[in-house]
Amino acid sequence: MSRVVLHNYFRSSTSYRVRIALNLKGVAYDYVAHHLRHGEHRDAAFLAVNPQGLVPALVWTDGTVVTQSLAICEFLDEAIREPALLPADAPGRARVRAISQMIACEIHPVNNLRVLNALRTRYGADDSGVADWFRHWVNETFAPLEEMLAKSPHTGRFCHGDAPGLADICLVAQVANNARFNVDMTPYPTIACIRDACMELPAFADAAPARQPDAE
Ligand SMILES: N[C@@H](CCC(=O)N[C@@H](CS)C(=O)NCC(=O)O)C(=O)O
Repeated sequence: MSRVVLHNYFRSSTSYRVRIALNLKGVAYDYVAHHLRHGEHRDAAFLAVNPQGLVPALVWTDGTVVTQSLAICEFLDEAIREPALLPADAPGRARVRAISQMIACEIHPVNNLRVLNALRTRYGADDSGVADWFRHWVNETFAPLEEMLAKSPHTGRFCHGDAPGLADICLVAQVANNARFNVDMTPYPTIACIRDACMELPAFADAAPARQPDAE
């Protein structure tokens, strides 16, 4: 059995998700950094691990490679049952996955580095235009997410009840990204409150971009 390896980048929110999940599960891992702005995720050595050339990628103890942050989190949840990242009941699991996917499928893909780069190189956007794009797509989903969380009896200290899980992982990583683009969190008090509750936990705080070995 080898040590777990996480290919990631300090500023990547999808990497941040997996770092939180590994910490919650108590899995020690080797941190392999790929500097996205230097294009290191396109190096042949990393493409051999993940042909998609995206971080994160996890190499498990038996050599199994898992890509896609949500798939990695669910893989970890199945490999190590406690603490569970998903609720025990099917409606609860569906709710947590829905919140997670609102962030992972609706916000992140259109705000990914390669998309923001394409806005600049193909469509002539400047820094202000790129930031405006980023905030637009965050607000499109954060507004309904705030309403869902604020109104649901299932929301507790965290997105679903009083234990952190997959939805909180996605929420915290997205809020960290938002700060880089000055997203106004005033309209999102429930989201901000859940984020603050998460950050009190070492598993979340230790996974923060600023605490990683490649942080700049
Ligand atoms: N859906 C994937 C997205 C992975 C992804 O796009 N990661 C970003 C960093 S957050 C990346 O590698 N970007 C490189 C690029 O855009 O060129 C996941 O959840 O893991």
